[in-house]
Amino acid sequence: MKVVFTDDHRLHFAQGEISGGEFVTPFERPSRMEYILRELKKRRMDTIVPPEPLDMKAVARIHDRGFLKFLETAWDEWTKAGYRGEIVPTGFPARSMQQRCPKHIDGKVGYYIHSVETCITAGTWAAACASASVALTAQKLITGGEKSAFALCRPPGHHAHDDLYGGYCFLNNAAIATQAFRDSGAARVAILDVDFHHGNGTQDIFYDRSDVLFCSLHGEPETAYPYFLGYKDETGAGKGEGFNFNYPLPAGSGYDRWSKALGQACGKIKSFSPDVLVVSLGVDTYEKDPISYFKLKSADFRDYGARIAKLKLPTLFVMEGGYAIEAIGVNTVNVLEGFLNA
Ligand code: Q9C
Ligand code: ZN
Repeated sequence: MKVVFTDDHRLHFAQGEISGGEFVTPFERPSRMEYILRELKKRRMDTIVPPEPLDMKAVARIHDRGFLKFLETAWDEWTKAGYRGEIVPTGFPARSMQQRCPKHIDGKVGYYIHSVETCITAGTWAAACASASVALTAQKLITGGEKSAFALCRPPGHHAHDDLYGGYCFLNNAAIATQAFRDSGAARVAILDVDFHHGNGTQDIFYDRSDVLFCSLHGEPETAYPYFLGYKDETGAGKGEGFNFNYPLPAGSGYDRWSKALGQACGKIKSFSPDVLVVSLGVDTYEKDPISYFKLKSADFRDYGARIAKLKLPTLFVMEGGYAIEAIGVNTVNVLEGFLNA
């Protein structure tokens, strides 16, 4: 399986993340990629392909123009306003307020964000663009005939909506790749999101569409980030009714429970008979993940990789979360190896 990757992800390394009221070193940090690359090398699965230059038109198929302009210019405007820290908003268009984008950068940040743990830095836009180009290059490999590919994306993408960033995500890599599959001839695309967190951005982007099926297994919104989306009764809207399936699971869920939900999601994917499958691959379902509460063991990742292979679909794996860095390599590559050896 070819792995698309670039070191440009390093351009995004926020110094801080607000967590429990403290400014801590972000969980989503560059070294995550080193652990994955090391494990790929160890198992001789390191056929690394660099990404092609970013096709901004493909990004604009998913994201709002004003949002893209904001991400591109935010750092410049922030520093010109005299601010010296990383970009964190102060005010938000909350319930009962106007939903109009203001002109001042401090207001614009509040308008385009949904969770404030995620800081923008000088290199964030460049890194987010590089990450999207990784996903699009891997998508092209599959459109060109490869049976599978691994887009080793960083920063991740599934929490990004068409016009909102947050949850460590800026551009929705999986959604951009999904749309690119559609635009290059796939009639139906299924997305399976196995990251611990609900893929709120991806769900929202495709919520009213019947050509893209979205299935997500995640911590229940009552007790887990992103809190405000991911309930079981969110099944799609309009033409998209019946093309969105959420499998929220309670704290402490182990592989027993999780793999039952996977079986149900796989059933939905089979009946949808897609041309291609996009897997939003987060390994923060691991028992020792520092910010999540499922209890998967490293061997379980290999097992579910094999089960995904049983769908017998061209499959694009897109990297999302996973914060137990000492195990992120083993868990990620276990999924890929389980898939390949099925
Ligand atoms: N105290 C992804 O896995 N909340 N994003 C962290 C920590 C944000 C996760 C709370 C979690 C975002 C791609
Ligand atoms: Zn996650």
